[in-house]
Amino acid sequence: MEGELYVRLGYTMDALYRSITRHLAYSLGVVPTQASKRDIYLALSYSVRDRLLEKMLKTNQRYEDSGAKRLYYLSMEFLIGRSLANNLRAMKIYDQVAEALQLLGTDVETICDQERDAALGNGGLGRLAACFLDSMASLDMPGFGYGLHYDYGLFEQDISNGYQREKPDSWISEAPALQVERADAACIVPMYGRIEETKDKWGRHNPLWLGWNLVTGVPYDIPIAGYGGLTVNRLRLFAARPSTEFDIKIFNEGDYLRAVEQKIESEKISKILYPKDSYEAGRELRLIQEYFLVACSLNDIVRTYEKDYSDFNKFPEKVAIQLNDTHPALAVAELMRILVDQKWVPWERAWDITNRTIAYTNHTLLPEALEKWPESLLARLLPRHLQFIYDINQQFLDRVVTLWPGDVDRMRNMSIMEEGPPRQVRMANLAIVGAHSVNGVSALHTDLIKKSLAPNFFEMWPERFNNKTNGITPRRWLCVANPNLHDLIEDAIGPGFVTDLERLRELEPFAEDPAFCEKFMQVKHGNKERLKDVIFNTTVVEVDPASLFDVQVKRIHEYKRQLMNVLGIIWEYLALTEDGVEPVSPKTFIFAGKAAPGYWAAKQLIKLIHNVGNTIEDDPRARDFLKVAFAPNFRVTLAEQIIPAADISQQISTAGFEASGTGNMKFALNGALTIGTMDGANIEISQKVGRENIYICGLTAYEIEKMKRAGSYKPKAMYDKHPMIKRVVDSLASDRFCPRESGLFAWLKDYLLADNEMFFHLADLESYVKTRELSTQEYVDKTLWAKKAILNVARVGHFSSDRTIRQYAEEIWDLVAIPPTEAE
Ligand code: 26W
Repeated sequence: MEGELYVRLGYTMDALYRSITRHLAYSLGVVPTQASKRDIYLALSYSVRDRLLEKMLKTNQRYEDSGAKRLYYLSMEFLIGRSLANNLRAMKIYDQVAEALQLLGTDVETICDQERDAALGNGGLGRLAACFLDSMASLDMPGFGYGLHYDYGLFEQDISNGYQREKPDSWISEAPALQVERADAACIVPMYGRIEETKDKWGRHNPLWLGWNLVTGVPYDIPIAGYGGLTVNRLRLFAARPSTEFDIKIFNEGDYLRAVEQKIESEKISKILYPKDSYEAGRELRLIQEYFLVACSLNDIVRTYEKDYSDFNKFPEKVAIQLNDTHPALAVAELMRILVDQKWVPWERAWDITNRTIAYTNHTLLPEALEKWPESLLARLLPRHLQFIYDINQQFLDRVVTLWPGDVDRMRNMSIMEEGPPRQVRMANLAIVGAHSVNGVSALHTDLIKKSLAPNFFEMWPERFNNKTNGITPRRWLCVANPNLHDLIEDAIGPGFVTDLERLRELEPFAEDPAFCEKFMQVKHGNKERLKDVIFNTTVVEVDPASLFDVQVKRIHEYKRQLMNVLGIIWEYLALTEDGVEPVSPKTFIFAGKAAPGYWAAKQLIKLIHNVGNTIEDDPRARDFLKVAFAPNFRVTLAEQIIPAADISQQISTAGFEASGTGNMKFALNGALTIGTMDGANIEISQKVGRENIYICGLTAYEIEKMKRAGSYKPKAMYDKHPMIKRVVDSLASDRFCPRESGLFAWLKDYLLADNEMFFHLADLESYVKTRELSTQEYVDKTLWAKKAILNVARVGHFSSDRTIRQYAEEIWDLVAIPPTEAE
């Protein structure tokens, strides 16, 4: 057939209506009049997918024609959430679809609400990856995600009697509406086996990796639409399937049962997302997952490159690879193996190519989250990769020795191999040595990487270390989550700010405009009404939208100090009921977040939040002033409902522990005021919005560091000296909050009073409570509050992930945009 490659897909209401009804009949086999909401959701998703795929093919053609460099973002997590509404907004067909759905007797919100979240991530790191994909597509940059196609995403959280219960999240049934399977691009991944030391025909040392098991990687592509809908990039997720070649071997041996068992084994690899953030379990299957991602991705990347080039000299000019934390750090060894063993590139040359291609982002300083893998495990699973790691380490340590002769401590500290027993491979060291760029995710965090995490590496390669402060996509976190605020802003400053977020500055004068302030507060109130319903439907707690909504939503972790928030609530509760101090405004404390299933202390905190809430609710002296709600099953979709409704955003991690935070940015963009410590990106947010428009409390990272070194934190002394701290802590130790489970929270007293309490709860408590009081007082002054909230919105444009991605592109990747042509 000549001419047009694609059928004409319309974007009018009419065309979309026809497309939906056609998919109802031909993809789903249902008559429109009998279609369920779910059917309509699927038919609409297929209609959208048709259009996205066409644009994706055209985008890819454009990239190919330009010969431009490509960026590959390797990540074990992509926390996408829902896609449909986001895609409708990106393609600018939301209103047309809304009309078409009216004709089908339903409405667009109801239909978008049918979608389940793609929860292929734990928290900040995974959501950052999703925001980055959105920004790269919106900036017309050839940037692609590579990840795993988990059958089960992050568990669903149920609450039963205040305790977290985990349920499997079977996302897989949802996936077909989003993705296309690319069986044509499947690859084969070897693992296990042994090394045979041989010599090649010139008598050179030539180790062979033999006797491996094979697993197939089947890619699934999810289209990622940029804003405007013309550039559509691709997120490629690999699923593990049994290799057919592998089967044949076993069948020849006649071992049918073993073959079937092995089949099940291979599929285990992409079965489930590990639900731990910031704690490394060191499980064999997790390492296999990480290797599987790396092997599939690099195979794909090299194959794409080789379509255009016959040698690897230009590889670093055409390919950039970003490692999202150390989880894909085996890419260093795998790229070396491909170049040296398969492409016959000399070792030194291969090392230069590898180093110039790979860059590494660090997302955490928590020692327990730094990945280390036993040498013995690597020797079994990836014997050839381990040899490359030894060789990389050897030539690296040779350089350290020439720079610092005789400095054995420094060598031991910098070595990729950690002395045993058991001997382990330090993935951060491998990533730092293998990459040309190492970046932190906020100014403070980058500083701490240089000074505390890797000072020796910083001394050796100062130019390698750089900062890229995180950002969030305004498309999801404003347009989709808070359409009314988006419209209000657009009325005030005109269109265009969604792709140029610094333009929000033009809102500043409106902070003084009473009519605008009034409308702004009305939007906030509407969002609070919406959240009230969500909370009522999931908890039966009835919250009052006229009260102050004080919100802390994020993973439950000791360093994030949900416990300090609870201590603050108890403080206010005791002041009210025992000292008769009424808060100047009724307050609703909203929590949400998941605890890793094996993290006992975090799970206890969830129970504590519920029990404190119940005690207050049962107390007639308190229930009209204070309310506590824990919204179950926190996920992207719930965040989209909670964040636009917040008056206050709590960002109270122990200074030095939260690498950046990104929730902090989402709240500020939606007009909440932050109560925060001088940690992560809070510091930069306070600089941007102005010190008078944020509530800062607590010790700084350097003060905490100093006290730790001096051993001068004495929480018991604070408890003895300060009567209110004593009352709060003692109330926890009593059965006041656990009348039916005596002694349940007694451990918290010992925990808080221990000299080695890592997170300095009591050190910051008084400053924190005072700051909360100030914020409540200011909340009552609606003019003042509206002004501060609007100034927050006007001044957080810097935290768009578009800005972050531009910085990565210019300063690390050397990546340029390839914008669409007129014709597209
Ligand atoms: C191997 C187990 C594991 C899994 C995930 C260890 C560590 C992680 C992540 C690094 C944890 C994480 O999500 N870190 C968060 O990354 C965000 C994006 O940069 C930051 O905003 C958060 O501050 C940081 O905690």
